[in-house]
Amino acid sequence: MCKKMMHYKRYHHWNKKGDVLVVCVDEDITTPLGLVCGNNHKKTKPKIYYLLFLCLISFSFFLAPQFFTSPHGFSLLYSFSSDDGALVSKSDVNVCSSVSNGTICCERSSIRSDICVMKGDVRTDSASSRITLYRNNDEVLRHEKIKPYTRKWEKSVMDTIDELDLVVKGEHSGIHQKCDVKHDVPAVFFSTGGYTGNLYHEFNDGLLPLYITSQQFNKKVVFVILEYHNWWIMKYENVLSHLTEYPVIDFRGDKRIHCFPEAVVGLRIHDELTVSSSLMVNDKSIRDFRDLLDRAYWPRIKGLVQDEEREARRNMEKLVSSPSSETKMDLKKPKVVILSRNDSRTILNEDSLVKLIEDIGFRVEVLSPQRTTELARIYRVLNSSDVMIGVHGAAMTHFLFMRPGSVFIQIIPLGTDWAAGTYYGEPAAKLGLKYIGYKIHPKESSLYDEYEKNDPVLTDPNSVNDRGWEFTKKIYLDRQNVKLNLGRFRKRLLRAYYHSVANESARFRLQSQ
Ligand SMILES: *[C@@H]1O[C@H](CO)[C@@H](O)[C@H](O)[C@H]1NC(C)=O
Ligand SMILES: *[C@@H]1O[C@H](CO)[C@@H](O)[C@H](O)[C@H]1NC(C)=O
Ligand SMILES: *[C@@H]1O[C@H](CO)[C@@H](O)[C@H](O)[C@H]1NC(C)=O
Ligand SMILES: CC(=O)N[C@H]1CO[C@H](CO)[C@@H](O)[C@@H]1O
Repeated sequence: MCKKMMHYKRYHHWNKKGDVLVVCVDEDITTPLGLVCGNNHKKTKPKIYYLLFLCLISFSFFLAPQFFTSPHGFSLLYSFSSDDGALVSKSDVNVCSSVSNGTICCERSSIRSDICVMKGDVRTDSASSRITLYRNNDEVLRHEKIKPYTRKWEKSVMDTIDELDLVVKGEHSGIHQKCDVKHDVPAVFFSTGGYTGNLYHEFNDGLLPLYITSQQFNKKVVFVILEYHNWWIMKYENVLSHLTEYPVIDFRGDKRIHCFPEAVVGLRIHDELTVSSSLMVNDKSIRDFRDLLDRAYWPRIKGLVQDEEREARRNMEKLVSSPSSETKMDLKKPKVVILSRNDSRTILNEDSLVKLIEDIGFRVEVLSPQRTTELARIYRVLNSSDVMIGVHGAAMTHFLFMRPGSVFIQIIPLGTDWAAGTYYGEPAAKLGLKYIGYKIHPKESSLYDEYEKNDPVLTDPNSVNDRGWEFTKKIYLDRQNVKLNLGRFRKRLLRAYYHSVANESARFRLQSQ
């Protein structure tokens, strides 16, 4: 049953009080069984440690701030209050950034992920899930176990990730495996399993941590992937080719022994959908990550543009008509993109919304990204837009494709405030977007017609969320749609409009100087 968990994309997190909060960012969850699976485990030892850990965390928030000055405290604080670099220096965070030859170093103080670095004569062995570091001086044996995935606190999903055995051995203490492939650059080991398949998780748990961990190598690095999926490689090949100039290795599928001068096992992660420059060795930030996306998608987008121009020329020859002056005028208007959902959390009056947006003076494009939609195409639309509007959900991850200085309006259905702010609102502001959260009133929710006016579902969503994940999912995520009060929403749109136009003229002034 736990295997099935892979398909239930759930969201466990702690809120600031240290209570466990379960929030969903995904739309594919079909039953709340995930929780049963996650919580009804027989009481194994790790489970007990997990609970102890939780208690420790809850407790720590009452002992704050003294707690955080202890050597192990900082990582907790760091996980919850992102950019507060004051207590955390780079050397604290990247304990293993300078490992001497012939040694292994593991950082295990973060809530989100473990990471081990081995330097020297490193050899992989897929069959035994082992990575061995051979050293010639002494015979001391050392073992470390690690699951290279960034949701360490979430036992149910970690159960689906393969564990790697890291061993340090003297050269004489056993059969020295022969190298089938000898690499002269370091390897980074990570997993594309777990919640991969959900856009939020693909960026938050995968690509951003991969950027954080690997870009210091300047593409001179080999990625070795556990829970390897071909579709993932294809979906992100544009981005991957800007992080490494070497082919990736499927750890399970490739049985050869690969030898490396260094191995980083596991990925570092900072906070939700961000890169904290204060924690980076070279001060890179989320904006640098976005610049990388821009470079990654540019060749593909250039190709698309050229195709379209060729097509347009061909049509022109046939029709001999130039674009009307009206469409030329239109192109000067700031542009809004609505990210549209069609399963739950849809905007019921989307047509009226489109009309309102046009009346205000914008151009509008409605985008319904599917799992198979090419990211370069989505990037192209968002990168050329001034405002992105969407109802809270995993698709909000696309804010990463908006240009800094543009506007992101997130419509926040009942019961999703905390998740909307934490997972998308705050990270978007860090990227430099103007973030506007539009918290709907009960009357704008489809639940308003289904519950009594004084039902806690409408009046006190927090109390409903406190009852458990099944309730959040069933009530607020799967069965809630939004009917916007357009009079109220219009004020947000006007703010977005003036912001866009002001920026437009600022850009114009700069250009004409
Ligand atoms: C690191 O250690 C390995 C194994 O002991 C040795 O083969 C290699 O030459 C050493 N590398 C450097 C740079 O000292
Ligand atoms: C994104 O937009 C900026 C500003 O208009 C432009 O310079 C850049 O080339 C665009 N990127 C891509 C990949 O099209
Ligand atoms: C949503 O749209 C996609 C593509 O347009 C379609 O395949 C899918 O069936 C739709 N889902 C629902 C619930 O309407
Ligand atoms: C791209 C751009 O000009 N962005 C600016 C838009 O306006 C805000 C505030 O008015 C600035 O902070 C941005 O830098």
